[in-house]
Amino acid sequence: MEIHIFTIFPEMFRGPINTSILKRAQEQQLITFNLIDFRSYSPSKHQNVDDSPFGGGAGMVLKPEPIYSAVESVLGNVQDYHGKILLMSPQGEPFKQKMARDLAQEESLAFICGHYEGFDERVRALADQEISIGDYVLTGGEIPAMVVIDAVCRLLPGVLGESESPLADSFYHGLLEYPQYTRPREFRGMVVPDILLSGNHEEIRRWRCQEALRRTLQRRPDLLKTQDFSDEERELLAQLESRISNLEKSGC
Ligand code: 9D3
Repeated sequence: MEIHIFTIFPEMFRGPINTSILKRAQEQQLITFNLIDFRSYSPSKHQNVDDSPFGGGAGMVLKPEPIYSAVESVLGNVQDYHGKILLMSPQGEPFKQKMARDLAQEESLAFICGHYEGFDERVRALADQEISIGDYVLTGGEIPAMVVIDAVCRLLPGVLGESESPLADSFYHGLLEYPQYTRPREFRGMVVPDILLSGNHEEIRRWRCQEALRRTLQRRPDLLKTQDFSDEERELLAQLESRISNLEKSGC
């Protein structure tokens, strides 16, 4: 996959893309990054990329010319571009794992990042999709772009090793992860559940499934609403729910 990033702060990306898994993926030529500073595409002498809003008011607005000219000089006519152009914006569609899976199918992605100011409305016409990473205010679209890039890249074939396989992701099942333990068996008085040491793999599998359901029910009940359950999951969830309602009846 090739990934183009349009930003006035290309240096913000160098750490994340040149570390760990993304670094390895570039070395294996699974991903290529192209950082473009759209400030250098500004038609003005001082290379300014923003201006005050028509109609008045505080703050500045990102001008359309530097962004269009950077995007068109790198991607060509956007109508003929074979990938997806993504505009990072607080007003975008909330980013979810499903979007990461869809974007991972593309050959090429282009991210447009603003920095603590809105885009001139006409910039939106350049983009195929507008993406937000959640309901909190950040200083720019660079970190959101990195979040999306990280989530997408780890899904590309070969990017993760066997032991890090994305097939094991809890969000594939739509549940939170079950509790995990490693050595030592006892640490500061806290012990590993006996079942994990029992060697009974069927019992361990059921325990993990139920613990994943328990965690999800406790911490993220919203995730259970949209879930397609297997018969076994339904049974384990019903057990949990009846135990919880019995506890409530007994005044716990
Ligand atoms: C002064 C600018 N604000 C006017 C009310 C709006 C504003 C625009 C741009 C506030 C913050 C930003 C910077 N944020 C992003 O570009 C951004 C973002 C975010 O802040 N939260 C979650 N997802 C995203 S994607 C891009």
